This record gives sequence, C-alpha cells and structure tokens, in this order.
Amino acid sequence: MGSQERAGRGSRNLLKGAAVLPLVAVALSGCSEEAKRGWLPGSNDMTNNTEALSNLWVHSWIAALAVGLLTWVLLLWCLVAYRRRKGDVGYPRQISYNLPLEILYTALPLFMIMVLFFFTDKTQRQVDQRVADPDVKIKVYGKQWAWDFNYNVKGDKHYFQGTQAHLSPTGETGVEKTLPTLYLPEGKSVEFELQSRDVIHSFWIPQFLEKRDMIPGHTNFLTLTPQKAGTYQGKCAELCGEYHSEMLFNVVVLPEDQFKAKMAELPKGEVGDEYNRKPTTKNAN
Ligand SMILES: [Cu+2]
Repeated sequence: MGSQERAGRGSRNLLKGAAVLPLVAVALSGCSEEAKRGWLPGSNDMTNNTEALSNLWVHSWIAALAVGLLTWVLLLWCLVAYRRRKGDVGYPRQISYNLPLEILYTALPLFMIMVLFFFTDKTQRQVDQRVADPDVKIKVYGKQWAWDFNYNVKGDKHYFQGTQAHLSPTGETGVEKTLPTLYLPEGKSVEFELQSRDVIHSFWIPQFLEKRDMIPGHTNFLTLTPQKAGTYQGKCAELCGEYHSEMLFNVVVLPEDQFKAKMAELPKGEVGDEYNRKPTTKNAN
C-alpha cells in the first residue's frame, strides 16, 4: 500500500469520525430531563435569578465569539495578504508610532471591558438583592464534611444536623439517599445565611447557577425563590479536606404544604455556633 493511499484512507476515516461526532453529542445530551435542565442555556426558570444569570452568560459568550471571530479574520487576512512573496528581500517596511491606531487599540478593549463590567455589575446587584422579610430563612453551616440546616419559617425554627458522610452508620458513602437533604418551598422567597464551622467551604446548587463561599467567622447571603418543584444536587465547591468530594446534599423543592409537613417532621430548635470547631492554640503545621 502506497503512502498516498494510506493518507487517503486516513482522511476518509477522519471524515467518518467527524460525521459521527454530532451523533455522539446528541446521544450524550439525550440524558434525563432532570440532568438537561441544569445546563445552559435552558435553565431559565429554576429560580427567580436563573434567567438573569443565564442571559449574562449567553450574551457574554456571543460578545466574546464576535470579538474572537473578527480578530481571527483580521489575523488570517494579514497573514495571507502580507505574506512574504517570491523575490522579496530584506525586512518589510517598518512602521511605528501610529497614534490613531494606538488610541484605537487602547480605547476599544477599554470600552469592551466597560460594557462587560456594566452588565455583570447590573446582574450581580439584581441577583444579590436581599428581601426585607423572606418567607424562609435558612442558616446553613458547612463543616468537614457535612451540612447543618437551620430553618426559620417566620419564627418557627427546625433543624437538620448532618453527620459526616464517611462516618455514615450505614457505611454507604456518597449514596443519594444517605445524603443530607435541604428542603425548599416552591414559589417562596428563601434567604440562605451561609456559615462555616471549621474551614472555608462553598455552598453550590449547580442547577440554580449560584454558588457562594462559606467562610469561618463571616456571614454570606444568598437570596432566591425556587420556581420549580423537583430534586436537585448540592455540593461543596471549595476543596476543604480529605472527604471534600463526599460533601454532597440533596435539594428538594416542594409545594408549600408539603414543605410545611417536612418542617413538622424535623426537630424543633437550631444548631448554632456552639458546634463550631474551637480554635486550637497549638500550630496545626
Ligand atoms: Cu467543604
């Protein structure tokens, strides 16, 4: 077999591969409806914030692609139009200090950054807007390696105290049904007060498109209204030690009456700062 023939077969195989790619992509994206809803774009109505977040993301990508395409076209055009031709000798004509051009390529990126900043800031302000009197306040504690949820429904307090996943009495670590479950009411405003008992964690519900750090001795807030009943995944998004990968939780959004019934099943009261890990005097290093 000649090398040319081999090359021909190689490119044919490549073509075949390229033809199969879209099919693979379709097969991969053909997962359950539940999984699909978490991906952008298309999770516009998970919470009252997801539409704004999703729009910012998609429009930033469109802007970035437009700038990228223009840059590539100009680059390729320069490469082709001003290539070295047969018979060319020496250096091409040297040009320097073109003031209008320098002003342009300083001002244009500055303008683009300002536009991105404007929309990011606008969306961030909108999403982080706190509600004066949320329907449910949930004080969430991250801890190595589990979660505590303190619910406060207009003064009625209930709590869930998580056990460390790897110490689960059933021994089934990382299994969905053994994970802590965070209950949320559909269509009601929820304020999360995020705390940590030990090291920095991060509260993340991927399908809600929001994530925020939990820092010892500092309180962060997230305010949102879940809009779709269903089960979602929650994770710790900050590498926080040996069992970080097991620091998972379920999020279940329920209609209000079912949410209230769930609250009634939980013990009354709260688990507060008294469970925080005490600072040690000796240097851990
Ligand atoms: Cu963590």
